[in-house]
Amino acid sequence: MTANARLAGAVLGHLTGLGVRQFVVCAGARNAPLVSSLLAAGDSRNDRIYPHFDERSAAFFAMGLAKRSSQAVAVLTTSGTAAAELLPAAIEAYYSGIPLVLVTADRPIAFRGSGAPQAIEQTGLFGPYAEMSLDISSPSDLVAVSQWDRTAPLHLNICLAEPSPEDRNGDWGTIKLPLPVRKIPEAEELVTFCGTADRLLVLLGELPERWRGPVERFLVALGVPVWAEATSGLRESEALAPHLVRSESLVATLRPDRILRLGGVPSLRFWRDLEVLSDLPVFSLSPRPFPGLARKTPFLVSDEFPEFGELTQEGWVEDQTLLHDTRLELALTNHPFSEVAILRELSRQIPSDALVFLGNSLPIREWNLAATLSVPHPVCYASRGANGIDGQIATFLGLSEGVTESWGIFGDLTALYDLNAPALMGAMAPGRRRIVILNNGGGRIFSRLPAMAGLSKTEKMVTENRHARGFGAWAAMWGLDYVQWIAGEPAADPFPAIVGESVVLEICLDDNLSEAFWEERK
Ligand SMILES: Cc1ncc(C[n+]2csc(CCOP(=O)(O)OP(=O)(O)O)c2C)c(N)n1
Repeated sequence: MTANARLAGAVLGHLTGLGVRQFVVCAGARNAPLVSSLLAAGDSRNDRIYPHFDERSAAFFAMGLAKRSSQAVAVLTTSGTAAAELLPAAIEAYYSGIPLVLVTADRPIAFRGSGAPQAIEQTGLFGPYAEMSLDISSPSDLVAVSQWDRTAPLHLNICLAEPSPEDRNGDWGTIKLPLPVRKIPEAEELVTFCGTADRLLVLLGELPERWRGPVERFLVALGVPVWAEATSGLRESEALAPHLVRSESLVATLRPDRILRLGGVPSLRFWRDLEVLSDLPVFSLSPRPFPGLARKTPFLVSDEFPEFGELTQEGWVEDQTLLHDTRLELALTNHPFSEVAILRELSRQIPSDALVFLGNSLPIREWNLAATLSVPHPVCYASRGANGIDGQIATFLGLSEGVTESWGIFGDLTALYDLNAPALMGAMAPGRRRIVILNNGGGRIFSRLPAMAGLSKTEKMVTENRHARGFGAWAAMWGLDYVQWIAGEPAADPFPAIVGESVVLEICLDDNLSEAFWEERK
């Protein structure tokens, strides 16, 4: 066996030991020994291999697979800029705590700094975004991978000699690796924080599935108002219903005196405002080690939601109607073809048991604001680690693998960013996938941001990258069914029926109608 084949076999054996069963493969000459050894194992193993040509998109897809399955998933690239393309997904995976394994092929260490073809500086390429970054020149360098605790990306940079045809048969089995130790924090500090509040308010960001039941029980007992984002999975919880604040604009008007944040960093405006509301104490409990605010606030990190015992508070909201936003309902009725009202309608059409992915940036905000409460969508995802609009369709596809029905909702620029992602579907298991594009002709989020008010027409054109493109030809290019819905007066067609396996639904929006909605909400 060649040295390359031996090294490739050892790498694959260790990946198996880490629980990797899904490989997203971006082939090149340099990583040929790894790719060939992986393929040579063929059907004798139960692995899934997804080939793709765009490393950036492949990494987002791998991240989606890993996020949904909570298992480590590897993306394999050749050397050079191919490796660098993994960075955006690594950043999102780092902030979201997703076990993504970045396997980059490299030339031998002696080539470093030489400027030889495809020999870039790959060691530490992902900086702080890889929890562990290892240069692997021989099988013994792999010993350290057992220390990886799977809470952020692992980077294995494999230094290979010039590939040869004999590199194909890197035999590999499973290298037994110990499971990492998980930490459970002391929760006393948090109990005191809650106990000394008169008007405690809870904000729920993204919750891992294993947290949802315990968090729901904890909050029902606590009895204080709760703002639950869609990715918490508890936005439509029946048990929590009496405590849920129904519009983010009401959160501040409740005048809480302490804020407890559970799970991921919340997306709502109020969270950002907390940065300057320095008199308002904030406490965070999250599986990821980020306070989410630049000002100093206490936080606990825990893989599991801790047991708090009996922690009850007097409900302090005197009038339950304060939790409901009648102005929102009125604005939705008055502006049925505004983007927000369309999103409400869309949420009614998506079956409760479907997986939902909410793209950045208006789709997730508008869903949190206005999605129906009568059809719950507990399986709801977004990429809020770094909030990028890149790789969103690929991430959605990764999440949708093995799921019967999935709906991803994206802005038009977000979709334009990821046009090659449907190529991944060729290697995926069947499933009903609906790619919904809310086409408002550009990055209209920028018209909604107070900080961007007063931009000139030219500034808006540039900032929002306004355009008049449609997605019909794109759907046809990938063999996807295409449904277009022009949502605007006076053509008040009903919401179209969506049938078929893989469908692109393009909803064409008139921004003047959306503008009128926001005017009324001011
Ligand atoms: C990779 C990346 N580039 C730029 C941004 C900044 N950004 C945030 S929202 C946005 C516009 C999104 O436009 P679109 O997808 O049409 O959605 P909408 O404006 O309707 O939310 C941009 C460019 C980002 N978040 N991520």
